[in-house]
Amino acid sequence: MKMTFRWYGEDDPVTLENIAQIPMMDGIVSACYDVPVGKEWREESINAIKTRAETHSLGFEVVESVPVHEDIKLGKGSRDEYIEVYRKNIKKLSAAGIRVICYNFMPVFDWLRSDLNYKNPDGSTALIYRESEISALDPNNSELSLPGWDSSYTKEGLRELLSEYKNIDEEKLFLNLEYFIRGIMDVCEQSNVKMAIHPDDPPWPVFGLPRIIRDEKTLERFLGIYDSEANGLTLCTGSLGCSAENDVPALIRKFGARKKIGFMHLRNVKITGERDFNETAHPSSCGSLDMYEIVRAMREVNFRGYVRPDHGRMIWGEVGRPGYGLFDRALGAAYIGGLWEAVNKSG
Ligand code: DNO
Repeated sequence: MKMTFRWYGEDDPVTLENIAQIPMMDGIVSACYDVPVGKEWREESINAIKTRAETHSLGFEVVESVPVHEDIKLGKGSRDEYIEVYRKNIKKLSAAGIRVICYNFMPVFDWLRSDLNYKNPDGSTALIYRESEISALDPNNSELSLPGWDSSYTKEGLRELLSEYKNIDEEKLFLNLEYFIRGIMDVCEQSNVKMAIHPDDPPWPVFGLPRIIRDEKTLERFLGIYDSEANGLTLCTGSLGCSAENDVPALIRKFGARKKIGFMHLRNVKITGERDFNETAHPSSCGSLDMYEIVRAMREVNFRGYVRPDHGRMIWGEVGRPGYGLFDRALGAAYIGGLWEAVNKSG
């Protein structure tokens, strides 16, 4: 297992020095966040991240994300051009030493929460999701701003995009994903890069938009598109684990044994109701997931990929990017590292 930490670049209030001081840190996870979706990344920018990380003795081998253009998800005529750009980006990243690319195939919106600053009784704040609040929102109303939303959409642009999705059901979206995967796999295999799809978060449809990477059945169907180590998963415990139907350790055992997990996001969630959950601190006692069992499953399948502590709460007065502060994620990393040492030493 290689321990990594997400870093949003020079604007991130969390510095590379902060990250390097966390025990057991092997590297960072980052991206050229300023490049619009569907454009080529510059070699110089990729290498600059790598060089900066290396000055702190951190590796840079995982990118999160290379976003997929909506035209690819919609299956529009222009998708081939965007797939061509994606292929070029894969080659450039490989040349810079990137081994895993995390991406997702969620229409329009990435991850969603109803509240980014929910106040816990202990004074910390966390990200939470309440289905009733989300379903009461009108995504056509641009006053709304949620963490996964691409703020570059204009009101009209967003409305148009949403209307294009009226014709896209789960099946069509899946076929468009299949087309994308088939369009990039040769380059991934040649350049020794693993694609690691992130599950839909939350793993159910939002705003009537289909979501197709959400449970054992859909993960299995996805992997069936193309059987190769280059076509794998980002197993995100929190995204899958906020649905009580997903047995996360069992998913790790199943897909990990087949070497389909390239990257893991480790965090805990407390399921508070049907389609409602709170993000919590990482330890098992804080949420609904058994993190010990999760790490044990990783050990059982001899997991050799990358992990990162995922979202943390905001604690100790820290101000920053919701979910991506330093302190609680660092506690998470130390906890995960401790569990990993324990399961390894106990055989
Ligand atoms: C949220 C992240 C996601 C993830 C993308 C991958 O915190 O886990 O935004 O980066 O879905 O493409």
